[in-house]
Amino acid sequence: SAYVQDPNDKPSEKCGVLNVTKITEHGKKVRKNWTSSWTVLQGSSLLFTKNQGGGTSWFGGGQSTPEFTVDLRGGSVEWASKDKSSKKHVIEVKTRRGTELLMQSDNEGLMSDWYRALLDTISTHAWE
Ligand code: I3S
Repeated sequence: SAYVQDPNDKPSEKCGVLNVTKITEHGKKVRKNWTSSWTVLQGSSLLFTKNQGGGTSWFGGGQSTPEFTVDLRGGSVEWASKDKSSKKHVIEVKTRRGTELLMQSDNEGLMSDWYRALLDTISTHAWE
């Protein structure tokens, strides 16, 4: 995928629009709320903002702030099992702090790229 730079010249490793929902927060199950989110993988963090009309948007520059951020260090990533969602190509991310997220798109290749990127991130930053 494309290497993209933010306005402050810091590398964003991966970004794009995905369907995202939390399923667990602080170890407790929460109601699904699938939302189209602008998703950025940056260092060991995943950042999400609401997707506003599909245009390119950026964190930084004082324009928008992430709606939520997830620290991937010590977390895990796997393809979600069928009982987690009826959707296709669903990635499940679990954090050390007991947040579980589902990330999805109908584009299989796109999700394979995300899966690899998340796995790389988690293995690279696991022991920090
Ligand atoms: O795991 P669930 O509860 O079957 O998830 C579905 C629900 O969140 C549903 O909304 P409500 O039942 O709250 O109205 C969503 O519309 C579905 O998309 C959820 O399931 P999928 O399989 O799409 O993740």
